Parts: sequence; structure tokens; C-alpha cells
Amino acid sequence: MIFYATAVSSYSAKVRIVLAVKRVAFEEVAPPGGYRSAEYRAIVPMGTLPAIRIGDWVLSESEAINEYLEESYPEPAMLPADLQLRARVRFLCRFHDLVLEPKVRALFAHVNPARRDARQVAALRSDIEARIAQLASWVQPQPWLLTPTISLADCGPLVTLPLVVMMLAACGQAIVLPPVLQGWLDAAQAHAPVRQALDPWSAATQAWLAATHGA
Ligand SMILES: N[C@@H](CCC(=O)N[C@@H](CS)C(=O)NCC(=O)O)C(=O)O
Repeated sequence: MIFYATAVSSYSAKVRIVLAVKRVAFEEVAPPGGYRSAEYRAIVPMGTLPAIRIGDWVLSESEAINEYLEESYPEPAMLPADLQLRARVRFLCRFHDLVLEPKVRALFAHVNPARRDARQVAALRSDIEARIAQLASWVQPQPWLLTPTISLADCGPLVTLPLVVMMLAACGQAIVLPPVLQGWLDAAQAHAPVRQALDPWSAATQAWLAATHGA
């Protein structure tokens, strides 16, 4: 399996967690010509990261990839057996991708102080804090957000919550996560597959933020 990804790509990190948990053998390759390039789009029509390729078969969109991995490599399961809990896991995945992450992504434009709009940062911060509070109210880490073993619902927030802390700090706006989520993040740090998947992303993101902040 070829895994098209880069170290700094947060959606790639989300899929890398599943690859690590399920011990899938893969080769990580940077997108030829860069993401969005004509060369990469000739392989992956969406032009986005992440994507996987097995022979001529290509799949993009992190959630579709994670569900494919869950079905292809059922052990360890990352969707619970109970149908209602399984649906809640999927709900949190959608909430992350469609509601929380886009607001965090919008902060990228403001990391460079020369291009920062303080009012927009404050508005994004307020939206993000409200969404994080919702997330905190829906979960009861045991120790994972909804389940005793890591599920697909953990993967997006495991990347996006540290990202929002780093991004807002770079924008001069430190935030404190709700204790329930900070405790979950701290516990996740002790999980070897999560560390293996996230350490390269974290280092690359910190380097990008430092370079962009000082640009
Ligand atoms: N909905 C997509 C979002 C992926 C995404 O936006 N990836 C970024 C890198 S983290 C990217 O490829 N951006 C380039 C673009 O949007 O053209 C997914 O879940 O895979």
C-alpha cells in the first residue's frame, strides 16, 4: 500500500494513527509534484492528502480511507460492536471533519503576524472554544473518547486539539483545553501507536509554525 502524505498534513496524521494501530504495512510517499499538482492529480483526482494506492486502485478522503482500513484490517477494531455507540463514533468523526477542523484550519492564514487579522482570530477562537466545549460535554474518556480501546472518533481530535493549542499560541492567544479533553490527550501520549503516528506530525507542525511566525 502506498500512503500519499506529508509530515505536516493533519489529515494524513489522522489516517497514520489508524495505520499504526492496525500495524498496516505501507510505504509513505510525498505527492509527486506536490498536492494539487497536475502530476499528483493524474494519480489522485482530488489532489488532496492523504490518499492510498494499492496497484491501480486509489482512494482519497481521510474518513473513507479510515473506514476502508477498518473493514480491511478488522483487528484491532476501531468501531465498537454496539450499533448506537458505533453511530456515535461516526457522528464524532463528522463533527470533527465538518465543524471543528475547518475553523482550526482557518487560523493558518493568521499565523504570520504580518497577515494576521486580530478580529478574525478572536472570532475563530470563540467559535472553536464553543465547539470544543460541545465535544467535552459529549465524551466520557474511558480512556478514549467513547470507548475502552482507541476508536475512529479519537483520530481527528488527537491531531486537531494539539493543533489548535499550537496555532492559537502562535497567534498570541493561549487557550486551556477542558480538563476532560486534556486528560484524554495526556493518556493518549502513553499509547505507542499514537506517538508513532503523531510525533513526526507534531515536529513538522512546530517547525512550520516557527518558520511562518517569524516570516
Ligand atoms: N476532506 C479531506 C481534507 C483533506 C485536506 O484538506 N488535506 C489537505 C492537507 S492536510 C490538502 O490536501 N490540501 C490541499 C487542497 O485542499 O487542495 C480529507 O478528509 O481527506
